[in-house]
Formats: sequence, structure tokens, C-alpha cells
Amino acid sequence: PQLERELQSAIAGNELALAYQPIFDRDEKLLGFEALMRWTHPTLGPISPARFIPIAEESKLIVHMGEWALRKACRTAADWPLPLRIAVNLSPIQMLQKGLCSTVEAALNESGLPPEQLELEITEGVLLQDADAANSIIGQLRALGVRIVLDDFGTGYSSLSYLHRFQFQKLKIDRSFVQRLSDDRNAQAIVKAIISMSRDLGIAVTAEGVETAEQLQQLRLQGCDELQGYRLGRPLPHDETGAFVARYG
Ligand code: G
Ligand code: G
Ligand code: NA
Ligand code: MN
Repeated sequence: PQLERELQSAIAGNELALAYQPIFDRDEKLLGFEALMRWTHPTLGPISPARFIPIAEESKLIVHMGEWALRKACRTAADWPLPLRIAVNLSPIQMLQKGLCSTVEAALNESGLPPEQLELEITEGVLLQDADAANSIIGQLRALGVRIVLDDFGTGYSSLSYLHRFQFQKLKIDRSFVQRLSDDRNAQAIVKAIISMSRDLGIAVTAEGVETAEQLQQLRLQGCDELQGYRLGRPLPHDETGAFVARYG
């Protein structure tokens, strides 16, 4: 309750920020960034998203925070000197909130960011919660021209049937599989199967949480389209993204 109250004033108090983690293709060409929310409390210092996102979701503050993040991320990406993509996370609550499409449309219009440069990352929770509503929202968002990405794939209950039932353009292999790649044959088999199935379905695949050269090499060999993780780049503060784009883009 304490943190919840303080989170309420965090946006107005300029305590929220976005960090930007680079995403590369197999040849290490920069494709874009994922926007990740950060909260620096005035006295407690940085508070991990693992702690404040759940509070924000329970209190529905995430709707307001998520809208702020979306607009901020679009404005940032529109200013980069190259047409790179920006991926923004949507919480299930935000996803099912009335007005999401107009919020997305407004963020695109006011920033001037072309819709094809915006990716929205959703998690499977929302698909389980209300599949029909989620499907209709995905359709509306796609009609705006943005891409829909299924995040954290392979965890939870995600079933293969989701992939043709809902119209994702990309899925992200959860980092728990990526991290087990070097010593776990089951993880290797799962990652290989996800990549090959995605290829057959015409869906792009990103591996997240790539931390070692060995993981990177395996994922490349298996034909994973996009790569993200500490090995390739840590989340950067807003003010460093411009120079990063100029240097690596
Ligand atoms: O940033 P970090 O690596 O610690 O992220 C922790 C968790 O918080 C991840 O599950 C991530 O998806 C989530 N997260 C980070 N930024 C956002 C955001 O802007 N919106 C939502 N809904 N979740 C976010
Ligand atoms: O849930 P989501 O996939 O959006 O989570 C992204 C989170 O993963 C962020 O908190 C980000 O800081 C974190 N992250 C990004 N790259 C790596 C990595 O290579 N290793 C680990 N352990 N976490 C990472
Ligand atoms: Na994500
Ligand atoms: Mn993820």
C-alpha cells in the first residue's frame, strides 16, 4: 500500500523512465530496441520492475503508466536518425482496457512514428483470460499497422495452437530456455522446435536473455531471426540511445 501510494505520484514526479535494450539480427545488425520501465524512488533509489509492475497491475496504475511509456517510447524512436523499431510491453490489464487502440493511434500520430516501427509485446495471460476479446483487440491493433509479439513464449501454458489462433507476427523465446542452451539437451530441443515451427508458420522469432557467446552461436546456427540480451547489449538510458544508433545502426 505504501509503494502503491508512492507509485501514484511517480509519473507526475518524473520518477519513471524508460531504458532501451537493443535487438539485433543474426548478423548483428541493429534492428531496434525494447523499452523497459524503470522507477527511481526519491529516497529508496531504483526499484525493480519485478517489484513495482505487479503493484501497478493490481492497482490498475499500469494503465496510466503504460500509456505514458507508449507515448514516450514512440517519441524517442521517432527521433532516431534511422527507422528502427521500438518494442513496448503491454500488460494484460492494459490490453483489455477500453481505448487501447485510440491510445496507440494517438501515440503514433503525435510522434509521427510510422506504425510498422512499433511492436507491442503481449504475454499469454491475456489470451487465457479472455481469448475472444484479446483476438479482436489484436485484429484492431494490426489494422493500425503495428506488429504484435508474443513475449515469454514457452513459459506458462502457452500452447502451439495460440500461434495460428491469434495473429502474432513474432514470438520471443523466454530467456529461461536460452539460458539452459549450453547444458540442457531438452532446452536445446525446445528452442530448435520453436524456431523451426515459427519458420513454417511464417512468424519471426527473437531469443531474449542471450548472455554467452555459446548461446549466441547456437541461436545463430539454428536460424533464430533476432537476438537480445546482455551479451549483445544492456538496457541503455534514454540519452544514450541516439549515439548508440549513430554508432551501430
Ligand atoms: O526491466 P526488467 O528487465 O527488470 O523487466 C522486468 C519485468 O517488467 C519484465 O517482465 C518486463 O516485461 C516488465 N516490464 C518492463 N517494462 C514494462 C512496461 O513498460 N510495461 C509492462 N507491462 N511491463 C514491463
Ligand atoms: O518480461 P520481459 O521479457 O519483457 O523481460 C525483459 C527483462 O529481461 C528486463 O528486465 C531486462 O532487463 C531483462 N534482461 C534483458 N537481457 C537479459 C539477459 O541477458 N539476462 C537476464 N538475466 N535478463 C535480461
Ligand atoms: Na518484453
Ligand atoms: Mn520476455
